[in-house]
Amino acid sequence: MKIPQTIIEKTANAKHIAVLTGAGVSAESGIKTFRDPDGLWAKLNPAELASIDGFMANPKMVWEWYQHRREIIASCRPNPGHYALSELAKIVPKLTLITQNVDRLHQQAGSEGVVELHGNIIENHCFRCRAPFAEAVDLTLSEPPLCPKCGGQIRPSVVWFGENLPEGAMEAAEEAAAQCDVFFSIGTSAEVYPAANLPIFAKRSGAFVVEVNPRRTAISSYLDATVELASGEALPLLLDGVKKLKGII
Ligand code: BV8
Ligand code: ZN
Repeated sequence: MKIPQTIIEKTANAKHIAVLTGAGVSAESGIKTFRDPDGLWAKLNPAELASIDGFMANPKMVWEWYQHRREIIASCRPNPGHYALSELAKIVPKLTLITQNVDRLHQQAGSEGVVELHGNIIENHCFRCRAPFAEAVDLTLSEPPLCPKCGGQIRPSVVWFGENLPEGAMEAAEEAAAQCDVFFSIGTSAEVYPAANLPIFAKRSGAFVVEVNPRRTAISSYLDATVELASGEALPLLLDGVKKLKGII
């Protein structure tokens, strides 16, 4: 399947493109998604592992799970989908990249100004006083370190279920969704809120909304176009099409 010319033309002529990515964009880098049949939540309970209550009930288990995921992510590299988004941002007037991912592979691929809706797995902060924990953490550490300021337990700086998103992140994402001409929803099941509201909000604001996902999702039928391909395959094809239209290759 090629990329429909309409999508290439709208992308090449857009003044402002907004992109929302989810775990599917990192799948081809070797990082498991959450809700695919072989995903993280297939065997584990998100309420126990990605929630405040879960951490309070069993800080060691939650800490060790994040340490395990950090080890996997540390050995993973951006894939052609990440690089294509970073390249696309350089040849269009404006591209706002919004991600639910916590692996920072977009940044490793050169994307700048990434709006991280769900925090990141690399950094840590104190569960009690929320002070950033700047010390390097040995990935073999099996207990959460203690905060030098208040003695509280240190936790990963991801957004857990039931937690508010980082200050300003959703506002920046909504502003981009409201202003963009083209909105891409890439590699997300669109099941986690408030992120999942963004493609629909963009559509209601008049954007041309495209989903890139090998599977259909809860929002596919509301959107203008769906590209049922893996992002690592679709995004380089999109980039080439836009470059050809702009006479760059
Ligand atoms: C909040 C932590 C205010 C980091 C995550 C009832 C109704 C509506 C909402 C709620 C509700 N009950 C509770 C809520 C709110 C809740 C929520 O949405 N729950 C859902 C499950 C119903 N949301 C929250 O709590 C958020 N906070 O609302 O604050 C508030 C305050 C107090 C009380 C209430 C509300 C916080 C949400 C953040 C949670 N943190 N992760 C971590 O440990 O990683 S969520 C987790 O899901 C990740 O962040 C992930 O990014 C996110 C979304 O998942 P996806 O990225 O979409 O991944 P998924 O596996 O689902 O899908 C992958 C897709 O990729 C698939 O479609 C697949 O087909 C596709 N794919 C696979 N391979 C490829 C591919 N696509 C392209 N290429 C490929 N190669
Ligand atoms: Zn503290």
